[in-house]
Amino acid sequence: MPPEPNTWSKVEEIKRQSQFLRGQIAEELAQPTAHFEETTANLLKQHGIYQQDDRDRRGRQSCPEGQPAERTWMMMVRVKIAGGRLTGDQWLALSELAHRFGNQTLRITNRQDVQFHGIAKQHLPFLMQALHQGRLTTLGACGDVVRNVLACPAPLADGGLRDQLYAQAQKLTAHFLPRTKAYPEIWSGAEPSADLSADQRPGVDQEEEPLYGANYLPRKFKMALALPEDNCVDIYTNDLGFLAFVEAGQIRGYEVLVGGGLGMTPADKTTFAALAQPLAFIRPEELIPLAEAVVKLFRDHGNRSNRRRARLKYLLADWGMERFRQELERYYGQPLPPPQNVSVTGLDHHLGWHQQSDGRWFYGLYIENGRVADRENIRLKSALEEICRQFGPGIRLTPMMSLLITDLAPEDRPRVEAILRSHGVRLSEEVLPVRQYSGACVALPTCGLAITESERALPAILDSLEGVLASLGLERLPLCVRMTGCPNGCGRPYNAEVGLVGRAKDKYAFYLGGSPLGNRLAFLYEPMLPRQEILPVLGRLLEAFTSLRLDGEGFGDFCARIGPEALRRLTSNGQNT
Ligand code: SRM
Ligand code: SF4
Repeated sequence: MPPEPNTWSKVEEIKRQSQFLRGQIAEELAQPTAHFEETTANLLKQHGIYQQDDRDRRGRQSCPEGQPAERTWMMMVRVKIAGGRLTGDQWLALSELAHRFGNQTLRITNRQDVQFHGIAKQHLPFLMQALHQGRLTTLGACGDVVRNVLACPAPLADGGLRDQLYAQAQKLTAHFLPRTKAYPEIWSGAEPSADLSADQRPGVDQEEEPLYGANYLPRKFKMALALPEDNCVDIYTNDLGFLAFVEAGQIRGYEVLVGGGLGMTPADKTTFAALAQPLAFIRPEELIPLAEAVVKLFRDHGNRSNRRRARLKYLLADWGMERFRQELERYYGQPLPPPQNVSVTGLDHHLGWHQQSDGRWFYGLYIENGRVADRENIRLKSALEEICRQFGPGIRLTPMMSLLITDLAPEDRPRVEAILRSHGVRLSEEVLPVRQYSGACVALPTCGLAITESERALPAILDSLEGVLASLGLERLPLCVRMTGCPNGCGRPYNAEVGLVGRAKDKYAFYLGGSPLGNRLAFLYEPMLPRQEILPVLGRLLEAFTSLRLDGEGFGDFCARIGPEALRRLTSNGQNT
């Protein structure tokens, strides 16, 4: 049984008191302050908005003696884009809004969303209304609900399989969208809900959120759909995954995977990163009922006292798979057919030119860490704007933080390339595999939880790593290096071939041995490696790899085969690794 409400965490109290996410948001928005109070800032997350401050400026502002240091307040706004599909006009609108209200950049996330950074509090209403006019929403992008549902965005000629996954992602999105009327009331000027009388107590009227209820879920909940031959969504890192079983060109069913999640708190040994495990095999028409049963089970039994242990993976670990299945069957109303050993066999980043099923073309453009910006000689943001204006393409966002420019005629191809080149943007074909496969989370200067650098540090590390790989004849090695600025694992480092997890300023826990397919966790090789040691250590490991790898073996598989102890011996050479 879930604990009694009096043991619930502060966030649960905030949600419960908020009258379906209203709280004091409207009142505080109207005040001429630069930031929201803590309770309201907490509630705003449920609206897709994070209050942040510019961490580069912390401590630099002068303030009267004895006063707490002022912060440069700003908001991060995450736009939820189910399956990552946008029109060219929507991309243009996002790009222009980033210019008007944000820090002039857009950040494609690894869950196919788009983030604005650096939004001033007084600009929030304008931004949110403009998003609404562009048929975009931030509802369900953050908060204790079902987050953006991932599906491969590539319009490949695959007999419509990916379109079927996208259709399921849309259905899941619609099914689990929060219903609260607070969102349109606050952000698009809808009339306040008539049934919200002053004496109405939160939790009394469940009709406003029939599925979630007044307290919503205990924590975020993530879902993804994939084809076995293309795990570009990193399906095993999700709370709930649907891996398609394809026979004679048709999706006959889905292997259901549960309990993935990467966040952990090293000081709390009861927390851990986990990959999703096979639970059942279902027919396509059972997907929504099954997803609803899992979400309801989590709603009712997830940990509401300790947010660090409030993910589905902990419920699964505490109960064990057998009890989890039995409890779930009660919600589902029937026995669950056993899983059928469907597993991933490949992964594609969809970069470069590809022909679509309708004969037109798409171009997968590599974007370093998803950051779309104009910087000195590389004017990526302007290039994409010009492409959208000239060709009116579709824009699709990948879970690897890159972008597909779709629906192009054959004769558009050289013109698109010419625009990219004239803006100084490198074509994907010119980017080495190690960079294509790698990525970093946002971290400093916006992320309030960052301990050290990530997005700003990885490019230079990869520059040097490319040199090391070239010197060993490994420049075409598809090596996946993922970096994060703290142990929360946003950049998915724990199942990468090389994972770098920020633990202190310029120091990283160093993980090895994840699978390139995303279906094996990495092991901790070195708990606290200074940033300047990363390249030397990695260089020695790669040398050992070149001499001892099996035919066609990848670096992650090699490290997993050799194991941490033998790797340490192999690379020690009297040096302290
Ligand atoms: Fe994340 C919190 C950025 C994907 C696990 N994540 C945050 C916040 C909102 C920091 C905060 O709470 O104050 C970061 C905002 C930084 C900024 O300035 O923009 C943040 N997470 C991101 C993004 C933008 C990283 C990126 O480089 O793309 C990703 C946005 C995805 C999206 O569009 O929804 C992002 N975060 C992930 C993933 C990967 C995934 O979902 O596939 C994970 C690991 C998977 C998982 O959920 O376990 C992830 N983020 C976390 C956690 C740890 C949660 C946990 O269970 O312990 C936190 C901390 C928290 O929620 O309290 C977090
Ligand atoms: Fe911030 Fe940590 Fe997530 Fe990186 S991993 S974005 S530093 S919360």
